[in-house]
Amino acid sequence: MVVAAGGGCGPRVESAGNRATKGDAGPALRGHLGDGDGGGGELDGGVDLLPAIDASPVTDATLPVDSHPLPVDVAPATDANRADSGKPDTGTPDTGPPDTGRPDVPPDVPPPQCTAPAKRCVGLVPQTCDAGGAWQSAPACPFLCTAGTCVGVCLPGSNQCAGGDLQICDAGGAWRSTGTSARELLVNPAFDVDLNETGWTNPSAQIVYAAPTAGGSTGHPDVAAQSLPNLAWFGGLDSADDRLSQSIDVPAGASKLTFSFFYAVVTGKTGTTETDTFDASLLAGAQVISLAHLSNVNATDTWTPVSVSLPATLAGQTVTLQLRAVTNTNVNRITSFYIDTMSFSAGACP
Ligand SMILES: [Ca+2]
Repeated sequence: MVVAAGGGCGPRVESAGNRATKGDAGPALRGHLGDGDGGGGELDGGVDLLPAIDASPVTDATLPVDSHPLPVDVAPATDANRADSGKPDTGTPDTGPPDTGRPDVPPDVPPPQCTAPAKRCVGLVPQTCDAGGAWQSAPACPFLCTAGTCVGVCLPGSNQCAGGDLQICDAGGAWRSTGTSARELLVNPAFDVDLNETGWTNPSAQIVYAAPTAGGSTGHPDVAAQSLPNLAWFGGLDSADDRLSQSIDVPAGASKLTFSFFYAVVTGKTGTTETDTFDASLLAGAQVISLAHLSNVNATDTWTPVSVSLPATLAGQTVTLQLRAVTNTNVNRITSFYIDTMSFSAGACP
């Protein structure tokens, strides 16, 4: 192919400084093919050109199949680029202890046991939940622990004797009275055991008589017994000195000591002069306590009650109850003292 020199008047192509690039080929390359010369192209105006160059961009798709990328250069692992334990890179040098390779273990902090200010009882030990959620124990309660607080004044089920009253500690740790009834401290207090004054000391003639009904003759009391079948018949004779006595152990802690009985007085005497008498006395050591005094002045054929409260200072002592009647010598005006249903009682624990 020959490039005509100086021929024609069309633009010419400089062979140097006007080469094709992957970019803008420039207007000078608007050549055409297929002019029928069976080969190379030619410039407008018939000038032959160099074979057309495919100016399309090079892409991966156009690369030959065997044009693999160069293998990546994988550098061996070193301390400088080794993967760490997964923690974010803080960018600061690791000044901690050497990595042991094991997972980090958090400090040993136990979970909260409770929430303040909760309270509870563990047996008799009250516990309170502190601000840190831990149970704190207080000294054990002496009796009961309820909802974390010591309660009660006694051990449930225990008992005590207070002022003669037997008390039992209830489930709440409080003392409750058992409603102790009075205890009778006398033996044969109503004289009804027999006609021999059982339980009593009698230094003289018979005193206890059966009195199922009112009598009024020799050997038969004027009144029926207040408590059947018997009564104590003091006097009934002139110059009588009738005595009954009984020793009594007053329990320690006893309270509400009471002496009581019924009486009836039948006499032939008149007036207000005491000539025949009946006395109930209590001998407590050197002390003599007068409990009751009757005379011919107190005449009545109706059973009349007497009740005397005794000092609590007698508790714990052994005392003697003494009953005595003395009549004068007037045989024609005799006085009879009928005594029945006696009692010497105390509120006392068994
Ligand atoms: Ca009786």
